[in-house]
Amino acid sequence: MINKNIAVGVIVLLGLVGVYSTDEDGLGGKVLVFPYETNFSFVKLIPDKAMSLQAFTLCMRVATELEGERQFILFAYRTPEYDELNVWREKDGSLSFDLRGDGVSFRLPLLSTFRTSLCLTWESQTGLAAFWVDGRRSTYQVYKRGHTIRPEGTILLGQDADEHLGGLESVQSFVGEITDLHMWDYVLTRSQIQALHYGHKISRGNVFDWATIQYQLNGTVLVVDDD
Ligand SMILES: *[C@@H]1O[C@H](CO)[C@@H](O)[C@H](O)[C@H]1NC(C)=O
Ligand SMILES: *[C@@H]1O[C@H](CO)[C@@H](O)[C@H](O)[C@H]1NC(C)=O
Ligand SMILES: [Ca+2]
Repeated sequence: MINKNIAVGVIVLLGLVGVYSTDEDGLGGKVLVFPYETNFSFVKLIPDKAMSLQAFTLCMRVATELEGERQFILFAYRTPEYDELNVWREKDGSLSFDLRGDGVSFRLPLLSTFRTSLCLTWESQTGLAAFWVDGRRSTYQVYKRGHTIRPEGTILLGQDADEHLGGLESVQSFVGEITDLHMWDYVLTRSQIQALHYGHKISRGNVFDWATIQYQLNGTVLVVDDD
């Protein structure tokens, strides 16, 4: 009898802890659905290591019905004064990214209502940058040789913040689905990127791993099973 009461007490306590914790852990087998245009819905991601980066690989699967003359954000990492790493779909359908300043854009197959597996790789020493679409690499471009991405900012999916969690604009918001987001602080090889595209296990993302990712939801973003 006493044991049972203790057990109930512990469960109630755990329930309360659950209610008051805001960080959630892990999205394995789940998809984030951003159902409509807003200036308040976003997912804040908490990285597993400081975002002081001289190289990275950022991957996600993405689907959207947005098209035409509409720019939208795919990933936004900002420190107080600067956009450190923003990834965009531009008005003309190209994909671009920027590291503190003017970006570089790539002509690629258009994102669509069907999932695209998308990776972006960049490395400071050579400046080599490329997007990877369904395991295929774009032409390299050389961008921001010698640059370092700085730590201690805020990472958002769904919105581009022009100031800390502010200056959000509906016309730049993301509408669609994002899943399987992973990030490494180094450049993966072609065979690793292809393996990831086909859903094989590769070494886990040391900045983000979708299965254990820490995140906070705001506004209307649904977490649904990936059926
Ligand atoms: C969202 O838009 C409304 C109306 O334009 C504006 O008042 C508000 O400040 C915006 N919110 C953010 C977080 O930028
Ligand atoms: C978070 O979402 C709510 C609506 O659910 C909105 O009122 C609030 O402004 C959002 N927060 C930010 C920082 O945009
Ligand atoms: Ca903006």
